[in-house]
This record gives sequence, C-alpha cells and structure tokens, in this order.
Amino acid sequence: MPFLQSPPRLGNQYDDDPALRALLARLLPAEVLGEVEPSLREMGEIARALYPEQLADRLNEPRLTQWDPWGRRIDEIELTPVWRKAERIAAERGVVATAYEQAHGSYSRVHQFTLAYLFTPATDLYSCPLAMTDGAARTLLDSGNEELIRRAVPHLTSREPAEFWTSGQWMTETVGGSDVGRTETVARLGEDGRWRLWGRKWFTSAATSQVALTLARPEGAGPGGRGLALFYLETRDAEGRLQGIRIDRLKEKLGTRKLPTAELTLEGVVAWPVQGLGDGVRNITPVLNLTRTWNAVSACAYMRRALALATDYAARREAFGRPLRELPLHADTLAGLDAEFQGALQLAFRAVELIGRQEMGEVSDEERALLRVIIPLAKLTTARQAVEVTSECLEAFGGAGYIEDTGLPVLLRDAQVLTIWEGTTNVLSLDVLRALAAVGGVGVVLREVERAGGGLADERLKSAHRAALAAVQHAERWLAACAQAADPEAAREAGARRFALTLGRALELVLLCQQAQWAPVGEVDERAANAAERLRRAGVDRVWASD
Ligand code: MFK
Repeated sequence: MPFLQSPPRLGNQYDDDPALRALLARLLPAEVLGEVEPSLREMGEIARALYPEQLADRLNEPRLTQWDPWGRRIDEIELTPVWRKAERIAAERGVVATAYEQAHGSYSRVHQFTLAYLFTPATDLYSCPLAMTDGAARTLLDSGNEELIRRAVPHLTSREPAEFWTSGQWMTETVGGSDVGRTETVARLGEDGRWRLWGRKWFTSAATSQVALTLARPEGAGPGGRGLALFYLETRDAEGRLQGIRIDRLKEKLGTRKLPTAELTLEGVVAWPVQGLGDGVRNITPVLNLTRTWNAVSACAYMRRALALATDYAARREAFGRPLRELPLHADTLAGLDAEFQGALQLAFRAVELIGRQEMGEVSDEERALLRVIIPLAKLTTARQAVEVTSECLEAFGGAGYIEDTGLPVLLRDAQVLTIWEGTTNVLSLDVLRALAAVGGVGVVLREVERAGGGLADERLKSAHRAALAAVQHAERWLAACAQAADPEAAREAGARRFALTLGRALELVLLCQQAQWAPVGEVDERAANAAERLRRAGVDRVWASD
C-alpha cells in the first residue's frame, strides 16, 4: 500500500482555540461568559461543519448577468452557495445584531466580534458586507438623522433573514482609494426636492447590498473632503430592480473571489444626505473605524484558521520517522507563528473592548484618545501579520500548501486583501501620526503600556514588558528628532510605517504579558507567556537604530 496522507481536519473552532477562550475569560465577567458561550460554541460548530462545504465550493464564483434574453438590462449577480448560506447564518446568529441589542452592555461588542471572528474564515469573507453593515448602522445612529435611522437601522440590525439588509460602503473611485477627497461623483438636487447621484465607483465590495453609504460632491460645493457630503441610498426598487445604478463589471481579483466586488456607474440614483451637505470624509469615518476593527479581527481569524489546519496536519503527517510536530524546527516555526497570532488577538480585542465601552458612554477621555490611535495600529499591524502567518502556514504543508485543490492557497490570497482595503499599511501609518498629533503625542501609548504592565510579577513577563516600553520610548524619541530634520514633514512620513509597526507590536507584547499574568491567582498562563517571550525575542522595535 503506497503512502497516502490524510488531509487536515477542523474541530469545533471555539473549543479548539485556547488563546480565544483565555482572552474571553479575562475580558468578560464569568456570568456573561456563561451566557454567551453557547452561541460561540454553536458558531464554532458551524465553522467546523462549513469547512467541507467551502472546499466543495472552491471553484464557484459570483456571476454577473447584465442582460436578460429579451434585451432588458438586469445586472443580476448570482452568489455562490456558501455565501447564500452565510447570509442566513449571519442574520440568524446576530453577527451584526448582537452589538446593537446590547444584551450585555459594553460586553456585547466582545460577544459580537467573537462571533465575527469564528464566522469570518468559515464563510469566505462574507464578513466584508457585514463589516460595512455594522459601520453603516453605527454611522446612521450617530448622525441623529431620525428618518434614516427609522428607515434602515431596524433592517441592518435584524435577525430575520427576510428583513436583514446589508450595506455597501462606496468610496473608491478611479482617482484611487486613499485620497478620497478627490471623489468625482456629483450630487444634484432635483425640482422634486430629492438628491440624485452621478458618477463612477471603481471598487464597490458586495454590490448585492440593499443599501449603501457613499460620498458625493453637491453641485457647486468646494473641493476636498470638506466639500463632499455623505449620502445614504437604496439600491433596488420594490420589485428588486436596480434603480439609477449600472453594474459595469465584476473585478478580477487575486483573492476574495466569492465577494462580488464591482465597478458601478451611478446614473441618478436617489440618495439622502446623512448629516448635512459637507464634511463627507469626516462623517464617514465612523464606518472606517468599525470596518478597520473588523479587518483586524478578520486578520486574527485568518491566522487562526491557517494555524488550526497546520497544527492538525503536524500531528498527522509523519516525516523522518516522527509526526511533524515532534520535529524541533517544525515545532519552533509553528510556535513563532502562534505567538504572532496571540499578540494580534490581544491588540484587536483591546480595540473591540474600548469600542464597546465607548458605545455605552463608559470611556474616559484618555481611553477615547487611545481608541482613536489603537484602531489604525491594530488594522495595520495585524494585517501584515496575517499575510506573513498564512504564507508560513502554507509552507508548513510543503508542496500541498501550494496546490489549489487542497483549499490552502486561498488563505494567503484572501489574507493579502487585509493589508489593502480599508486603508493600506502606509495610509494607516500616516493616520497614526495625525491621530497622535491630535491627542497630544505618544504619551497615550506609553500610558497604555504602563497600565497593561501594572500587575506583572513573573520575571519573564517583566522583561518582555521592559522591551516593549523601550521600543515605544525609542519611537517617541524618533518622532521628536524628526523636528530637527531638514524637512521634518518628509522625515516623519518616510519613517511612519516603521514607527507605527513599533507601536503596534509593542502594544501586542504588553497586552500579551497582561493576559499571561492574569491567569488564576498565583499562576501564569504558560501559553501566553511563551508567546510573549517569543515576540520579545523576535523583536518589536522596527524604528531604525540610526533614526
Ligand atoms: C473583513 C472586513 C473588512 C471590511 C471590508 C470592507 C470593504 C470596503 C472596501 C473599501 O471601500 S476599501 C476603501 C477604503 N478607503 C479607505 O479606507 C480610505 C483610506 N484613506 C484614508 O483613510 C485617508 O486618511 C482619508 C480619506 C481619511 C484622508 O482624507 P482627507 O480628505 O485628507 O481627510 P482628513 O483631513 O485627514 O480628515 C478629515 C476629518 O476626518 C478630520 O477631522 P476635522 O474635519 O475635524 O479636521 C480628521 O480628523 C477626521 N478623521 C480622519 N480619519 C479619521 C477621522 N476621525 C476619526 N477617525 C478616523 N479614522
């Protein structure tokens, strides 16, 4: 009998994730954890059960049909089987709704994002429309626009599949996805008192959404982001026909291929101003802050999925007379990747925790400032980690990791988007600089490092904490020294990515130390402590020594 390798398998994705369970035990009071755990275990089971279906669905992609056989323009998009299932699961399990029902106050955000974390890798990025839906619900609620709140929010936060709507977030135009202030879409007020939009949207993720938030320049308004207005629109009429929107084509993408990302032309679609007729960029930032948090949580989820598969395989696959997991170098490699994942999970959920408290009005000014900085840091740091970790996990399978019908390469292709959409690593690094300038400098990060290190007793953890503190202090000195450069602005911009990654990784390290020390009295969570030790040794300071 020739040698045949059994493929990797997944168990319940909640039960099998000790880092997640330890984190939730720290973040949630025991009674809250007891109440939400059944829903998490159920989602972990859904993820396990969907895995074979994802593999079977591998070659299916969404299809756009622009014309019916009789020449009518229809622009219909047919979704893939797992996506159709995901729509229903997302609504019924409250992957958005949980955050707005607030059954557990500020802890509901932790509950919701844990559902999202378990759901994301099981449903081929259906989390994209959910992220935008969450962002739209928050933005409408914060806008105080009662008409739109009544009209849309009950749908965006519904658990009833027939009632549930998702929202698009149409920002990117041919001028690019970063410099949004150059948006060319025009808004005109008709004689009937209604606004209509004309323009071309170049990247619209999930073009199947029922509603969208988008930016347009009211005729005659000034340039830049201040001259733009934030609009809400409904994509279809009562018969389900697109109204004032043409789908030009679906994008041919490296990954996220189940996601029907489209190019659209707006041809007079009726739209409602959400919050006045200016400051569109500022008014859409609540969407960005939530979708960036979804991005960070999704990055963790992709790392976890790749590690779950690689770890399972390492127990099954024998080479050189032993299972891979007993080969010292293989074990060391996986442990390094697991450390990156654990650090990322801590940082992403620190943002989640603060969002929950902010929504309940429980944050201090200090925490509000920290949140403004931590969201772009979490997004940019975890997205880069996701690409590195998924890539290494493919390598841990040897040749099988490079073969399409193992279902493994798609993990890397999908993870790559996390560094790009919602702001690239560079755009977010610059955002970190702007955010720090607005909140009074690096002190807010230093104080978080101090806070997280407050109760450390274990010597290894204290040493890791010192390394993180030194890295943030180095970053602060670099920023101050930029003022002496011939062109301070250029110096700050050129080093912004190294600076931001240093802050992001240092925060991961101290939060991991906090997690490790938190374990039941007198003990240290060895899994988290080992991860902290590895992150420290791998190094968190990315600022150049000569800077
Ligand atoms: C898995 C789930 C992932 C979710 C998938 C969703 C897929 C969606 C696909 C996409 O649409 S991807 C495209 C997403 N595009 C971006 O993320 C935009 C990237 N570019 C930026 O973020 C730029 O930094 C920005 C557009 C914000 C810069 O534009 P401007 O015109 O130079 O704005 P400016 O002056 O920096 O900021 C305007 C105001 O907003 C300022 O306030 P004031 O008016 O009071 O001065 C800023 O302080 C404020 N602001 C900017 N960013 C903010 C913010 N406030 C709070 N939070 C922020 N993040």
